[in-house]
Amino acid sequence: MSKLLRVLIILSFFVSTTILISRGFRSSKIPNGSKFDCANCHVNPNGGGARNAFGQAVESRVSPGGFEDFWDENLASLDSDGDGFTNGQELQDPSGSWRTGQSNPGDISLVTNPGDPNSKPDPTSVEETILPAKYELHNNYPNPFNPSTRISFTIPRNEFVLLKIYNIKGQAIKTLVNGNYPAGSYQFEWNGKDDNNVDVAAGVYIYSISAGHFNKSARMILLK
Ligand SMILES: [Ca+2]
Repeated sequence: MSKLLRVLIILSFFVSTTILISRGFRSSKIPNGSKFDCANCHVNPNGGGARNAFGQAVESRVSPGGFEDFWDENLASLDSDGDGFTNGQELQDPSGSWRTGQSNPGDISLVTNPGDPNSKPDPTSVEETILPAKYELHNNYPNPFNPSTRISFTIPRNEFVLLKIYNIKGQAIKTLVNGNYPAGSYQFEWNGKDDNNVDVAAGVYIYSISAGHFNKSARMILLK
């Protein structure tokens, strides 16, 4: 075997090993990256070749120590390929909130390639809001109120939600919410009528939410 051939074989081993390792790192660090792997960062459809604009933006953020958590809100808010959609929108993580070890926040079937201006996301498919991180029952507004008030809550995951209104004697008079809701923030209006659509008397009422293990109540005052 010629010396040149041996050198080429050894060299090709290192090159292929390097590509496999870097693919593994990258696909685990980019949201939904399993769909495109290196194609997110390189000009060739299979992920080879020079880095595209998104790949260059990623490269500029990679620390010398390796592929540390470079994905963040700054990279997500960049429009690397200049097609009008941010990297985060294209990768279905508009806020750049995804972190290593978490499940992908977006929908894998909707992910596009932020390095390719021709692969544009459908704006209606992109999650525009940051999902709430915790359960909350907010103060109703206005309060005191007449004739109606708004009650809002947030849930961080899909839950069966029950939101009821009780009179001061503890009797349930109105069921405002009764059903399954995906993670998000919700607002409901109460018009001062009970389940029989009859106006209730002025006074103190309690609104109470039950969503998964989350339970909370608060008081409100209906004026007449
Ligand atoms: Ca873009």
